[in-house]
Amino acid sequence: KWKGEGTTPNLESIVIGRCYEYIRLVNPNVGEKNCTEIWEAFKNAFINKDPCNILPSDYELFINLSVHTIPPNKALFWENNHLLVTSYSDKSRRYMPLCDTLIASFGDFLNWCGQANDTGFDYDSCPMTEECENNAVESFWRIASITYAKQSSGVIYVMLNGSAIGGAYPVKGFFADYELPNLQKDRISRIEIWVMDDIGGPDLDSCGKGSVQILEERLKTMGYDITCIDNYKSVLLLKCLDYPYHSDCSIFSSAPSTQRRLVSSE
Ligand code: ENP
Repeated sequence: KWKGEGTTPNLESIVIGRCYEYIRLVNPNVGEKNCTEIWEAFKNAFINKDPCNILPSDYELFINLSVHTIPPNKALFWENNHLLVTSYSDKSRRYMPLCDTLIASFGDFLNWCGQANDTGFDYDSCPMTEECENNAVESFWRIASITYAKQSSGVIYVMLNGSAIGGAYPVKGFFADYELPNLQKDRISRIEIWVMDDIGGPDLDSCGKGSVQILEERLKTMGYDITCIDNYKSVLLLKCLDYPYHSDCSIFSSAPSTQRRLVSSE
C-alpha cells in the first residue's frame, strides 16, 4: 500500500533490549528509566491512528520519559554520514550524536508505523515522507532533533559530507530546519564544522565554498563563532582504515626517509 518499508520485525524486543543496554551498560549516567513504560509511550504515539496524521507532539510523553542530558562539547550534528558518525562516536564514548542517545535507541536503523482502527503494526509497508510528511518516523526524528538541539552545549561539532550530491549542507533537512533553529546560543561557545570527502570521491563542497559557505554565513549571521576544517584528520584516519594505500590516505604513511631507515636496518 505504501512505498516505504514496513515495521521492522521484532521491533518491541529490539528497542526494549537497546533501551536496557543503554541505561545499564552504554550510559548509566542517565539514571533509572522504565524501558517498558517508555516503549508504551513510544507505541501510543502512532498505534491505532491514521499513519499520515502523526505529529511530533504525539511523541511528547515518550520524549519526557526518555530525555537525558548531553554532556557539554559532546554534541555531534551531521548530514549524509550516518555510518561514519556511528563508528566515530563509538556509542557515545567519543561524542554523543543524537543516534547515541536513549531517545534515538528507539528509532536508529528501524522503521515503524501503525494503521487506523487497528492496534497492530503495519509490517508490510509504511508511508514515506514524499507520500505524507506527518508519518510516524518523520515526526519522531523531528521532535528528537528539536529536543537534542535544545540540550546541546559547549563546542558543537557538525560533520558534513563534501562528496554528497546536492551539497554537504542540505538547506532543507533535519539539521537546517529542526536543529539549527533550536540551538541555545547562550550555552554554546563555538561551532566546529568538519567537511569529509569520500576517499577517492569527488570534492564537491569544502569550507568556504558551495553549500558549506551558505551554512557558515547562516551561523555567522546568528552570531556564532565558527571554525571549518576540511577532511578533519581524526575522522579521516577512521575513513582510511578501509583504504590504507589510497593516495588520499598517504598523509598517514611514514615519511620516505623513515621507510628507508627501516629497510636498511634489516
Ligand atoms: P540520512 O538520510 O543520511 O540517514 C538516515 C538514517 O539515519 C536512517 O537510517 C535513520 O534511522 C538514521 N538516523 C539516525 N539519526 C537520525 C536523525 N536525527 N534523523 C533522521 N535519521 C536519523 O540522515 P538525515 O535524514 O539527513 O538525518 C541526519 C540528521 O540527524 C542530522 O540532522 C543530524 O544532525 C541528526 P531510521 O530509523 O529512520 O532508519 C535527526 C533526524 O542527528
